[in-house]
Amino acid sequence: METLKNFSIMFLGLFLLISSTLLSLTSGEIQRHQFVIQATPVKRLCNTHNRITVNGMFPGPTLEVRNGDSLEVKVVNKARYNVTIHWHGVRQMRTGWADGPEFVTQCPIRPGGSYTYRFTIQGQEGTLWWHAHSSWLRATVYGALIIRPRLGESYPFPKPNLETPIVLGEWWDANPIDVVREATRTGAAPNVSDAYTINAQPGDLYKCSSKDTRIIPIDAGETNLLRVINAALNQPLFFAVANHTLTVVGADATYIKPFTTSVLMLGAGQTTDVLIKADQRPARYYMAARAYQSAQNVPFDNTTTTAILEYKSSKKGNAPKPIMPFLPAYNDTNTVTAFSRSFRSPRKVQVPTEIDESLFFTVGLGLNNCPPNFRRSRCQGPNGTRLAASMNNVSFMLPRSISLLQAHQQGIPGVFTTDFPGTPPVKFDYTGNVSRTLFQPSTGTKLYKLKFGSRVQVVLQGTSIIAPENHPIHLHGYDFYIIAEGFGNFNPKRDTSKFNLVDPPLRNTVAVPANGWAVIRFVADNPGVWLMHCHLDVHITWGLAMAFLVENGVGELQSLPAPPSDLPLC
Ligand SMILES: *[C@@H]1O[C@H](CO)[C@@H](O)[C@H](O)[C@H]1NC(C)=O
Ligand SMILES: *[C@@H]1O[C@H](CO)[C@@H](O)[C@H](O)[C@H]1NC(C)=O
Ligand SMILES: *[C@@H]1O[C@H](CO)[C@@H](O)[C@H](O)[C@H]1NC(C)=O
Ligand SMILES: *[C@@H]1O[C@H](CO)[C@@H](O)[C@H](O)[C@H]1NC(C)=O
Ligand SMILES: *[C@@H]1O[C@H](CO)[C@@H](O)[C@H](O)[C@H]1NC(C)=O
Ligand SMILES: *[C@@H]1O[C@H](CO)[C@@H](O)[C@H](O)[C@H]1NC(C)=O
Ligand SMILES: *[C@@H]1O[C@H](CO)[C@@H](O)[C@H](O)[C@H]1NC(C)=O
Ligand SMILES: *[C@@H]1O[C@H](CO)[C@@H](O)[C@H](O)[C@H]1NC(C)=O
Ligand SMILES: [Cu+2]
Repeated sequence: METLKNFSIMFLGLFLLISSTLLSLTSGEIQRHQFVIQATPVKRLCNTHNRITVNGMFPGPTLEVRNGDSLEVKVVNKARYNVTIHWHGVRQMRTGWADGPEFVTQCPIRPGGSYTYRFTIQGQEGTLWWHAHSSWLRATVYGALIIRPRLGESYPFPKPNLETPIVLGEWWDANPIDVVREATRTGAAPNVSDAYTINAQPGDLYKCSSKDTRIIPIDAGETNLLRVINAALNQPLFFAVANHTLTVVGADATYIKPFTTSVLMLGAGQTTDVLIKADQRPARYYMAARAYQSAQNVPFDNTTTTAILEYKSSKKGNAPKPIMPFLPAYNDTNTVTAFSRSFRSPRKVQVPTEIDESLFFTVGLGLNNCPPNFRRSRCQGPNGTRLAASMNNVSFMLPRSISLLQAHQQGIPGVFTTDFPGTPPVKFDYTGNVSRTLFQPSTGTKLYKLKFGSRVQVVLQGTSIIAPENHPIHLHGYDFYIIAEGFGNFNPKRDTSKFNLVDPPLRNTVAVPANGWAVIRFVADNPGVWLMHCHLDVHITWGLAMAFLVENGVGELQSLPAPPSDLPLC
């Protein structure tokens, strides 16, 4: 009897093994969606405004797929603005035409036009998101992209009872497009936002918002997987839940060796997956987010957004006010450093050790002196200047009549150059008292060419020009290992010994410390033109960006195919 039982268990095991292997080999499903970009009345902070949405939804639809699935999203533009959609963090292996940044991989979808984005999720699991990548439309055009394990596979942690996307956003009473246009006209910093939001609602602490505060219900003893996304335009954010510990298990659609914390910090563009267990007294607890403001003496939105974690067994009706979590001081860089140093891959990973391209990019702000023909009203930056930003002193300009990827593929000259400098043109004390003569960047549409398969290291060095600040640097088309970060000027002699080449985290956005640096590594295995930029939209507006041109390798499987026939033309 006993033998028979063992036998059948063995058989069952073998069956499960074979079937899961078969399943993981079969390709995933194809999901088709339509995104209609349209003006929709949205009431926030006592007023109703028309805002651009996807399918009238705010936040936009959540896409839920499995690793291996393909997406076909037809975007129909019924709004009065140009638009494109970017699938933030999707590797887009050989599908660069579907990446989305306007004038980089495509011309915008003009009002009345449409374009179908086709791509496959390959080897990514966790939380990503999608957002408009045209002007500041992503203020309201965004949503979650959830990637679950393949059928038959499971999370590397106990299956949670619930899963909830927590999308942090930023709301202006004014039309965000007017806000950025005003800043571009005047040269001054744009107006700060009027609220932060959780799943598009500001919450209890703002006027006219209480009754719409998001409620996240939970039963005592249950575990919820919160998929936290920082979709705010211009602000790194702290996030915490009163009386509850958070266990970080993932970030940017890769798994992280679990660690516990009472507070998260997400740079703009980053995602963090956390498990939260209902192990406290049944009651109502605020989850809250507010600014991490690393730049001193700069105006910022200092308000706090909330949602409510509500135990189902807690008393409703005249329940006492929810408990507020402790949030760090706005300028608490120590907490940010401790948090970001807790990130590890779950096991030993294959970090490139031989490096073909050792690059050093400064990232920071700048000031343009005002041209003599400019009126005073157009020179409202500090001391009659115009604000700017750059990488390696090049303030990035987008082309206007064709995308970089089309120009590259069709061999059209005069659109870009490939002389982006691999090291700063002038070396200086990046985090010291920088001479005013270094403040004004040059401008250009400069790309850095990478041979297919080259192993790349980039030291991202923040500067203290105008004000040191934490910059969330995002690379399209790739994930990279963050092998080290620190403060002051990067010093190869001293800092190379700190490199983690064993289990560094794999991410698509790195929050480069204010007055400091971060070192990333990746292998250039995806041909195309890939934007690397600060994910604070105000900084990308000022030019804090560059692009890599990754050449084709050998044969079809290492080359970018021809563009889809419906790729929008300029
Ligand atoms: C920005 O703020 C200023 C001062 O409050 C205001 O006069 C201006 O109208 C605002 N701009 C926009 C685009 O809302
Ligand atoms: C939450 O934590 C605080 C501080 O530790 C404690 O005073 C309070 O009783 C807790 N609230 C509940 C509902 O458990
Ligand atoms: C937010 O900033 C305003 C001034 O801009 C100030 O009056 C207010 O006290 C600040 N609030 C908090 C919570 O720091
Ligand atoms: C943070 O802000 C507080 C209050 O504004 C100030 O006293 C403190 O010096 C600041 N800390 C840092 C590290 O800048
Ligand atoms: C503006 O000028 C004042 C006075 O000369 C100076 O103290 C300040 O640093 C200048 N600001 C910037 C951003 O250059
Ligand atoms: C910064 O350097 C300038 C000259 O480059 C000098 O005038 C100024 O006093 C210095 N400021 C500080 C705080 O050291
Ligand atoms: C950037 O380039 C401009 C123009 O060549 C120059 O004036 C400025 O000093 C440079 N700054 C830095 C930080 O390299
Ligand atoms: C919209 O896109 C077209 C190219 O397709 C471009 O010429 C035009 O300037 C864009 N409009 C705006 C407002 O950016
Ligand atoms: Cu930035």
